[in-house]
Amino acid sequence: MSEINLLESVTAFLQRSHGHYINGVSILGQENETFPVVNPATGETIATVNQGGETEVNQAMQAASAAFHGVWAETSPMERGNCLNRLADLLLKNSEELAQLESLCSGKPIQLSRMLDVGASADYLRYFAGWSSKISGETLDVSLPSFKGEKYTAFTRREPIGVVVGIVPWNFSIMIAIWKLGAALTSGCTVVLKPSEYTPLTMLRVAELAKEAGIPDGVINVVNGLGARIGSSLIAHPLCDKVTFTGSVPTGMIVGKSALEQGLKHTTLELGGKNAAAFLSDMTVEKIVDGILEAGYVYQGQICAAAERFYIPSVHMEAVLALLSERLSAMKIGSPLDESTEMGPLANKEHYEKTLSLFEKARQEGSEIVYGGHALERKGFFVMPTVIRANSAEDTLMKEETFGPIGTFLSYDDEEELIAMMNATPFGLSASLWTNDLGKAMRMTSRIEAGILWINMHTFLDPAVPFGGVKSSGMGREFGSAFIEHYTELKSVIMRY
Ligand code: TXE
Repeated sequence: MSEINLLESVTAFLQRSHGHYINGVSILGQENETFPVVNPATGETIATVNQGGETEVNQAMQAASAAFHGVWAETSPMERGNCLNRLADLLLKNSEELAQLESLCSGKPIQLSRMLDVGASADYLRYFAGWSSKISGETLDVSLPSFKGEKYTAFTRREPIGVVVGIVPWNFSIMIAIWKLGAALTSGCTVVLKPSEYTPLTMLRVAELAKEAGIPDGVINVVNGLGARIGSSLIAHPLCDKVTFTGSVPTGMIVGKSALEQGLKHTTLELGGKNAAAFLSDMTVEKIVDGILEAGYVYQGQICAAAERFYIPSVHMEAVLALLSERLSAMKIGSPLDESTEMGPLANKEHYEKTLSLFEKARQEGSEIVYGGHALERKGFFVMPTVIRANSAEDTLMKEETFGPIGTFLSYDDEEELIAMMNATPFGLSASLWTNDLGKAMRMTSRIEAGILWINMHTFLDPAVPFGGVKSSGMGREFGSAFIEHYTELKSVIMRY
């Protein structure tokens, strides 16, 4: 198949001058410096964006604060939900334009951009919209005795935290931003989003659609620029009440520390890890390989919850590696704009170079590269899907996040040893267990250290199910009712009468 035609609206949008979206207006800002947006499938610059500075940070934070205390505070909970639903409608109405922009900037195969960055984003917005009218406190009985016939009553209120700074990575530039925006707006907060410098365009377009959806000016703001500069200025800003961050563990640690030091600001961190997928011996080789492809190779492995460590019963190991290599060799690698593409490029040059250095590291450590392990000879940042057989749990690729299409495999014989190996990591975002013996799976569930555990599936997220990591993979939970705790403050009121 060939590439789809770009919509005229996409070409026109790319040709515009880009900067930031503040208080309901697209602006270029005052800095002269620009940075390029590179299409990872070609390595070519497709747009340039003005770097933000202190002025834009200040303007965005002030706009968000004014909207928080003003127009958004006066908007009823039901209307907040209606706003999110109308934005969901507009995402779907403009779905092809948004999906094409996402694929051009991130290298995500177009079918995935349509399904996740647009389709799922609309679903998440509708889920959060439903919560706007259901966030409430409770009435409490005062426990201590009263004096001289006085009476007491008490209740709690869930009050929106305030201005939320949302720092977003490049892998789902719309969907992850929508997770943060949806949770904040439904709770009555306003947001300033800082997209990744690799994918700064899509949220500028979504912010315009938010205005069309009737979301008041100042409620959603977008400031673009380098993370260390703009991200840290937003966190340090006195009007920032909360930080929600998705990204790498090292950056997450910097963000968390700085939010704490800059005034104990509330922080939600959703970080990466080194997620495990473990297959028990009752699974067939075919089912194991299907599971591995689902867990580790979708979207070039660039999903924070994807599996990178695979534990296979030794009796099945050889057959699994052989069939997996065969299935990967049939995978269609190509342009993200080709609807039949199953695997596109890595999202940016730095990530591509890091991935190539990890292949080299595996070679130096004497791990067996069973399949792939090199770049593709074509322009853009393409690498082969890769299968590595580790020597031991101490191999770098069994310990460090690659965030690429690289599965590293170890065999095991003993299920007690398996649980110990799965948990022997400082991280704990996700894990999966694959078996037909659901009794055994249930007994193992409580022993696996992960924020989300899938049984016979992997990487499936749902707005109704809390998501977040344990250990160094994060703090706090998104989705479900769990998000409420992270976007509202609990106020207790006691009254004497
Ligand atoms: O992520 P960062 P990067 C992993 C993946 C990748 C590596 C680096 O392994 O190769 O991280 O990618 C902003 N204060 N993941 O550099 O640094 C930055 O501008 C405040 C995993 O893109 O975590 C961007 O908006 N903000 C991940 C966001 O933080 C700062 C998804 C994420 O950047 C900042 C993407 C600072 N000091 C990459 N420095 C996942 N787990 O989902 C940077 N930023």
